[in-house]
Amino acid sequence: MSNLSPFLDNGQYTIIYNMLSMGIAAMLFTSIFLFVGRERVLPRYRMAVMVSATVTSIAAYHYFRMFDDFKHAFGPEGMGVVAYNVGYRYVDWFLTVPLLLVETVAVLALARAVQSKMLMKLVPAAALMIGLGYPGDARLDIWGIEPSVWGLLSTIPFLYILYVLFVELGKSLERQSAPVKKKISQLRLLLLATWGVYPISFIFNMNATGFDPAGFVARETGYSIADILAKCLFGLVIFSIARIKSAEDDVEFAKSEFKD
Ligand SMILES: *C/C=C(C)/C=C/C=C(C)/C=C/C1=C(C)CCCC1(C)C
Repeated sequence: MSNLSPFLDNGQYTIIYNMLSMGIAAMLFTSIFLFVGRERVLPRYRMAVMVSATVTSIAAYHYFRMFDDFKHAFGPEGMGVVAYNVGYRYVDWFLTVPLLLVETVAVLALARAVQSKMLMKLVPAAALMIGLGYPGDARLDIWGIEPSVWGLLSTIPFLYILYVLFVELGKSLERQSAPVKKKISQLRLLLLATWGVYPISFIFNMNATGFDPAGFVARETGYSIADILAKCLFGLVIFSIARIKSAEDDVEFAKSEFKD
């Protein structure tokens, strides 16, 4: 790994400090909300809500780690002792991205066979996307391959995931009700808009040979905002789909949970 000279000015330091701090708050309290809220959906949708809560919990842990690491790499107490380790993000994604795909498929409560068929395509593609991105972002020297090439390679499974979610999953949506269909298209748009931020943020820091403060700040800001939307907001939309579907499936539930 290249030796990063840890130089951020006050403003740049504060931006990342606040982003990581906001990440902790969002992940932690969305987790608590979803864990408690799981009782407010029918049992068959609880798995989707539990998985969403697990995603935000895993991310909360990694935001604590990144916050610590950031202070050690750039803070007054640790200036330059260690290099900032982007590995925490990749370990986090390695765990949370497959789980995000599981929650998306789980909330639809499709037939078991259809669910596992979808996931057998989505999960390996997600692992590949993240595994190929890491050497680029961490500047690992593997056969002298440039970061941009890793980014490009990682984009192939990324596009495949979008294809499966938008084209193949679309076919399984026919039997869902109109309100659920509408929510699911919102969910997929949210996914597209937020997941699309990751490769753009990657590019911000891609061409830096040494340490580029502006590129670093742009990348960290992009990843942090995208994480909050792709995990917290996404989990809340999953929760609301689970509630709509619960009410559609069970009149008693609808009566006890919704006034009209
Ligand atoms: C909660 C974390 C999520 C949803 C992370 C998603 C990450 C990606 C969609 C990353 C994609 C990348 C590319 C498509 C190319 C460049 C390398 C990556 C890994 C940043």
